[in-house]
Amino acid sequence: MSIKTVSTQPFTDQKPGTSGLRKRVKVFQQPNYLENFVQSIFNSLEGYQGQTLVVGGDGRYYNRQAIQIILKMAAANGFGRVLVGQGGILSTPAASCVIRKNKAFGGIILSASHNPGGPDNDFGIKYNISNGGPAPEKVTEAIYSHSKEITSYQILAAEDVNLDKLGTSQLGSMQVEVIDSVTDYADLMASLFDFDLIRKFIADGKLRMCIDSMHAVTGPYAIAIFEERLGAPIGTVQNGTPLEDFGGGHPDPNLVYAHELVEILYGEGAPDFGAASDGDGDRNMILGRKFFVTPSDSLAILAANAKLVPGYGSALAGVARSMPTSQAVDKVAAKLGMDCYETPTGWKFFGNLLDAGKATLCGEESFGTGSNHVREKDGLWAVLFWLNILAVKQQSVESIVKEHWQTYGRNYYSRHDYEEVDAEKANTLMTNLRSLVPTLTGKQFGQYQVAYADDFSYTDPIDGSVSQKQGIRIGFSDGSRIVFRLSGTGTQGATLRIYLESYEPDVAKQNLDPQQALANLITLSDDIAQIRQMTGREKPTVIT
Ligand code: VG1
Ligand code: CO
Repeated sequence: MSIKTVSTQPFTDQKPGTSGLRKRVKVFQQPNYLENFVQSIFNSLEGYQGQTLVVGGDGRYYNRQAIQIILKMAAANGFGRVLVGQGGILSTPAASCVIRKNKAFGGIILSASHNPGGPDNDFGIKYNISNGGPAPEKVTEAIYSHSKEITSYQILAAEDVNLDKLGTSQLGSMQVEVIDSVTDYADLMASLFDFDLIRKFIADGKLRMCIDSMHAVTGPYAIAIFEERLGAPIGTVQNGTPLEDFGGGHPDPNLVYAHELVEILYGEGAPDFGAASDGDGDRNMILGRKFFVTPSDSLAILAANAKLVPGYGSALAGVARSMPTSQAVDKVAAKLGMDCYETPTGWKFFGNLLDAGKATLCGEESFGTGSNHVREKDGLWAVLFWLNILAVKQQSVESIVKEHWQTYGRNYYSRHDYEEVDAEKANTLMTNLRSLVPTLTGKQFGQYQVAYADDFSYTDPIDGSVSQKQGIRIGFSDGSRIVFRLSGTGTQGATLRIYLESYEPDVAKQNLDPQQALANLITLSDDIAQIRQMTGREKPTVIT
């Protein structure tokens, strides 16, 4: 088998976003497009010769083809061994787990997360470092720089590897080991949660649940964990076979896209608990019977109840949330006397805090929760955390959340997304807002007085790296907030996100519909940013 050096030309658009490089499948299928990016990853690394790389993806269209290319390029570039999930399948948290467990040099994850899949939809690729977490900005910047200068890549001329058969084979001088996609991850979960207690809780008939894998990667994991290890009835996991096009849907666990699950949990004879996860298994949505738990509340509730869960029984070191995530967890941290960190959007910013032992639990408003057990957010982990709490407290999801609000107050929260807006218009809207920011503090808008306004900038407390322009925050004197930012994961036009939050300590006023509770802030966000006028849209595409 010979190593080929192929000459190539740079592409100008290979800048990783919030979570890797995401483009239409058709873009990735252009000659040399994937190869250029993979070679740029390798060119940005040092010291990987003879080391181990982990490779896997969410099973979407082009996953298998991409993996064959990556394996041959890893062999040509001198990796010693690649661990690849069977059938090319590894959920994002499972990939993180495998990297850590095997002390791998790093990993390549193929996913565009919750974006639809199929020949006319999206594909994605990202690099994770040896701690199992997404590459920090320093690394993604280096990859981007290499991608702009690349002139050639290396690839082994070889037959495809059989990805379906477990075991080890040789690719040039590199070993390829096809591993079971689920076992390491399921074992890790069993080490963190009280599986015996949860199993008994289910067996006693005290918890009926429905888990929706949305035809995406968590199916095999969820079946192994909930049905096989925890004894939930067969059929508990629905849409549990990963499909290349996710059955034509958006594998995005929210009230809009996970409507099949929502209908079950809000229907006649609804089960006690429901959960869904996204394309690559790092997001989760938690539902009780006729009850939705916002991701920001979920993080706060996990933090407040962590002492009930074996893996987190001793004190938490601290908590962290992304800036647009509601401040519900801050209240818990203050009461329990622990540090609370506020980071930019994207899991890569939690890595240093987790590595340094400063944070134990982390979360994002975008249906992402996780802990120091891996370095990615983890959908099924969050589900198990909830099940463990339910089994200990023997209460309904709704009563746990309402008790939490009684103790800490309720942070009403909503995110309004304007998807596929003309990029130039979206950029102008943000530029206008940026120029408005210095004039806002102290201004009165109806009942609201602006307490602060800025463009969020973050200095990493561990390595001192600075990330600027992470979203416009406008905070009011009553604790409410509006945040504006542009998405870094979309593949078409721009997506404008508006995050709205208000705080309600009065128990008598905690049962409003969030859109109603936030109505004045919603109007105000349009007054300040001229959203309708600038985007030409009457209303958001998605409200979560
Ligand atoms: C979105 C979310 C962010 C999340 C990111 C990756 O990013 O807002 O919180 O970390 O997706 O999640 P953006 O830039 O589009 O707002 V996933 O599950 O898509 O890997
Ligand atoms: Co995801």
